[in-house]
Amino acid sequence: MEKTFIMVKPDGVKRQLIGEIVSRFEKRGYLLTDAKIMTISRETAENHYGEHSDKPFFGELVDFITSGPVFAMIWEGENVVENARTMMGATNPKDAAPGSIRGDYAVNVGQNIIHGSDSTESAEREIGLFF
Ligand code: DAT
Ligand code: MG
Repeated sequence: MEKTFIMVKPDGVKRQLIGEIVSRFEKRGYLLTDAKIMTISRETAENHYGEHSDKPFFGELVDFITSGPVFAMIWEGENVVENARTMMGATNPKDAAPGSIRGDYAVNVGQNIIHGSDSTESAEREIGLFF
């Protein structure tokens, strides 16, 4: 069965949105197979976001994702990688549709509440990195 890596970022944990986010995935019909609260090391953050290492926002991104605890999860079910991305909404909350997680709870691209793998290959890599 398809799996994806989903993470509530430090802003979502601080704003007590873990329950809301878990609830949306459960109600959609997905199964939570593993989860943990953790604080990410800089090394793990730089590896996780390695594809963005040459972007101007990379330093800020690593600072932010290591700034407090995150809630890391593995979700399983049919088409979960793509459907989770749709449920999250666009990367920049200004473009995220109302009804999506970012569209409902975020305003700033740097602090957009949630991470979800963008392909089955990324999901496998990210699950291996965090679990
Ligand atoms: P996504 O998280 O939707 O997969 P991404 O992989 O393109 O988006 O970028 C990873 C994270 O980096 C994103 O969630 C927030 C941050 N980010 C992306 N573009 C940014 C920008 N232009 N300015 C600041 N942060 C940005
Ligand atoms: Mg991405």
